Amino acid sequence: KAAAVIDKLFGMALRFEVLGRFNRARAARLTLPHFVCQTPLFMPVGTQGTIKGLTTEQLEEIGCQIILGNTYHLALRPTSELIDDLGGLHKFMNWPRALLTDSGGFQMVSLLHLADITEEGVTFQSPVDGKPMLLTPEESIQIQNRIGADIIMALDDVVKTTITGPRIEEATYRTIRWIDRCIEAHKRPNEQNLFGIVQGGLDPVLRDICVRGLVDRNLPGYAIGGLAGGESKDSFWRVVAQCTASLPEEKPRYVMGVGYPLDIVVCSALGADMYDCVYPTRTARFGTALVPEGVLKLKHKAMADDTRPIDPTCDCMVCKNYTRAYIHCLVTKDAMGSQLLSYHNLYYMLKLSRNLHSSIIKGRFPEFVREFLQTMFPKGD
Ligand code: PRF
Ligand code: ZN
Repeated sequence: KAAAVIDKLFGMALRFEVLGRFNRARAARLTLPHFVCQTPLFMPVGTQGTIKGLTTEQLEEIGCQIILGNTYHLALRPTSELIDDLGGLHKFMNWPRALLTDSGGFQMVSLLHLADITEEGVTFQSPVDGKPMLLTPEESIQIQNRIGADIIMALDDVVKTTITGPRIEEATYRTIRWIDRCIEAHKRPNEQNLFGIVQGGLDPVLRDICVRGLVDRNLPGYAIGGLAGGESKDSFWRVVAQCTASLPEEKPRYVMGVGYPLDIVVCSALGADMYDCVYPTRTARFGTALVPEGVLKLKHKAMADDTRPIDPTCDCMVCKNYTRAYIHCLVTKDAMGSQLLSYHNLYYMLKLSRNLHSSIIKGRFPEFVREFLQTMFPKGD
């Protein structure tokens, strides 16, 4: 309580307290304006102000602490002005816990192949009326200030890790130039935390330049961007390891767009704290469940008369109440099939985050990781 009063007094919108460590892994308490979160932390992705297939009540029920919204989608519809008029996104979607919004540029570049990045910002064709539009760093922050999330992201210049050459360097330096425009435009630093995003492709020199550029700005938290775009696991883990080693110990580190359960375990061992990914809900819509052994394809005909739950070791509402046979029957025919699978998959990811947190606190992180890997890769492959 006293800490909260001090935070208000000094205009801090975030507190990050490391509660336990195991080598580079950390378990922390991340206090945000709307919720006190535990890290490592998985953030489900909601695009249009909803996590596809789940109500906000169900998200609370499965222990979700923070969800991600996309500035790009929300700005198009219902528009940030309307969200602002209706009292902010928390109120609009009836979500009392924490929210994070991404800046929008990455979504444009990945969704609209017509997007073009210049020094001014990201230009794109409006999917609503086809008119050319420009998203500048200032505008991204202004929109995110209206939406009102606990954490907002800087507009960054994202390039695929699979390309090489001068474009990577340009994107790195531009991301650093844009952070100053974002900081200048941010009008609610006492209520919303602006995170910077490290770019630099797979080049360790550029990554280092970007980390130092952002750390000099003393932001409340940092993200590692530009990954999960088709690079090898080895390159991906090397970049994460390098960035976590040089980012400040006392601030949260967020690996954007990651990932699979294995990636979250590995990145947490490397000292990362936060993750977001559409994978659990997207793969659910294709009939796939996440289980300790890997994945379970509910569309497979072997499921048709299987009376076991999706995962006999899972204590979620779906596994307590429904059989594989029932979900197999629903999965291609009714939205309820993917809703039940999304529920289970998000439960699995959130439980994994909680297990990472508690195993670090209890000093049993290596045992937890060993068991996780042995269950997922029993033959040692
Ligand atoms: N930047 C932003 N959002 C992102 C990413 C990024 O690099 C990624 C990783 N490719 C996912 N989401 N702004
Ligand atoms: Zn379950």
